[in-house]
Amino acid sequence: MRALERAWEERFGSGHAVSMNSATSALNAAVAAVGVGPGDEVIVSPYTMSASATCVLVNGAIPVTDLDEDAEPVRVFRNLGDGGFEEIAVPLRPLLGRGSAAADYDNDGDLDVAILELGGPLVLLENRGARGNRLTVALEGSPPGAEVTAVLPDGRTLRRTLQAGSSYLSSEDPRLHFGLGAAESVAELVVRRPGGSVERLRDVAANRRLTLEPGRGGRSQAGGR
Ligand SMILES: [Ca+2]
Repeated sequence: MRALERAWEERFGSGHAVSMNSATSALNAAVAAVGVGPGDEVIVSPYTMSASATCVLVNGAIPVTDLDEDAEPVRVFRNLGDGGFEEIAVPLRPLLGRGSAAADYDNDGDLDVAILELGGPLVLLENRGARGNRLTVALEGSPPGAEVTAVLPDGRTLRRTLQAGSSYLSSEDPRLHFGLGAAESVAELVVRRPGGSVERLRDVAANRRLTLEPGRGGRSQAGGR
């Protein structure tokens, strides 16, 4: 069992799912700073396109006794970049949430959020406020466990891991999204695939969708803004 799962069980007991689509360190920071509770669905993603991941919590009472009374607020927290998080007001009614997933459904380069609500239709939160540069990386075959690290010109590193089944009855966008903030390029992009191969690309321009094939480099498509 991974250290994070063990720590989670010690804190909240077994039987609760935690979902994430970012680095473990970002989730640990969110758990510590936000006070995540049992049963919370957690997404940690670069929604704001800054280099710091945002945290989204979706929840709903278990067991369900009343579809309206058991709904709970969707909570969004902005990463302050110093280990702390600040809650952002979300103009959304409480939801009896279960699965949640982040994906760039309209291919404009920012992540949007889909939430599965018991007794209701799918809820889609379209991201219309994201500012800053971004980079989308697709790996041919979408191999779970692949890890992509972006080194920014100022030396900061952003790491994404490709996961399958990343939330309850849900799965994230298989493309990896990097919010770059003011950075207009990535100094180095390091791709580690599950088979052990490592590929490095240098000076990758921002605001593109890259598709990478093992050992064959990649093709780039401008856009995502
Ligand atoms: Ca989008």
